[in-house]
Amino acid sequence: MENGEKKKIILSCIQPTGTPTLGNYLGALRNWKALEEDFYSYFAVADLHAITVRQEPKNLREQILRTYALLMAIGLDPEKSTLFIQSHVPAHSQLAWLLSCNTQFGELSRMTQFKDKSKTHPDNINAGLFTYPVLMAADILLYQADCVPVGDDQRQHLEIARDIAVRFNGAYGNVFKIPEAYIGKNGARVMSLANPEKKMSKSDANKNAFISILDEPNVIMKKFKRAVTDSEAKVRYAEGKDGINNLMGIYSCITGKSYEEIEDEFDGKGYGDFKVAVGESVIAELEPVQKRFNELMNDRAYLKDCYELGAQKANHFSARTLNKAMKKMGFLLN
Ligand code: ATP
Ligand code: LTN
Repeated sequence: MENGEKKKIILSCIQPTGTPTLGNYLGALRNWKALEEDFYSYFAVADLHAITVRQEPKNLREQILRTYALLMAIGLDPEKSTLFIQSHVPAHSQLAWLLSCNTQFGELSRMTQFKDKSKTHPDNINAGLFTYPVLMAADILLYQADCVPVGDDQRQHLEIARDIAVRFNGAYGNVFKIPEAYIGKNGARVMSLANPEKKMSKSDANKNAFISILDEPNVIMKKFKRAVTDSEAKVRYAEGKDGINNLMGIYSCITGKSYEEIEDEFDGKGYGDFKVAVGESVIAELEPVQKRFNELMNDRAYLKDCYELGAQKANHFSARTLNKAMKKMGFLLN
């Protein structure tokens, strides 16, 4: 950031649908921490989004708190950033309704996440799953975010948020800033360890497919050792070697080494050695996060203070945008 330049705004959210994975960490969370210093930052636990898939209430409540604690464990600072829980800020649901009346059925029907989740949950294709991107647009637009750091899978949702904002501004006058996606060069798409053609997802039924940020070191190592690779037995980045490419991506992301350097490092060695090195790098990266997470979960009063402060700040900022949008649309406000 240049001297005298006004700080820009970033916002991003994560769903409390399970313990975040290495994919969430490398694709999103790690970038949030890296950006926090240079921006006015808003980070939230998207609990309203989580109920588009059926959740067991007791489990959801715990999962929301754990996800919040994890955001703090990766180093996000509740004093510096606004660190909050989406449902503590009613403006998100309110703006989502206004925006949904300015979003077309056709454009929501094209969303690949909706199509995928309809397939994985055929017994519960609810209206919320369909309008999910509108709520996400509300999250972003309420805070006038310039930039939204996400993994590659969210590209389409960012596009629709931009389209909705442009359309709304065109119809009613300038209310929303048009946000840009921030997708890191590295780690934006970490793949499943069991099926490297699929993205790593925390809601995968196969626990060996993902590394959870809170997995014990021996579990992490076991999962890497089992990771699906190919029969060439040569560590190199190439088409058709999805499993090895994925492991190289992870290793590169954590160590900062280029693919070429990794190929040199493992020249003449087998996949076994490489997998152990990847496992060790991930274990070392996650160890301090896990330690801090455990400390935080033992201090729930402190966590409560933090999310209450977050809600207070988020309610304050979001109310301004919501009011402006409602006034422009013709609602009778005080
Ligand atoms: P679910 O499996 O419940 O749909 P998810 O694992 O996709 O969830 P989200 O909470 O929806 O996780 O995503 C949080 C952030 O992590 C988003 O920015 C998303 O783009 C990013 N992300 C998710 N999966 C990956 C992945 N495999 N690689 C890189 N980034 C990812
Ligand atoms: N849909 C996102 C989570 C999310 C989000 C947001 C991300 C909800 N609201 C606002 C960025 C900005 C996902 O990662 N699946």
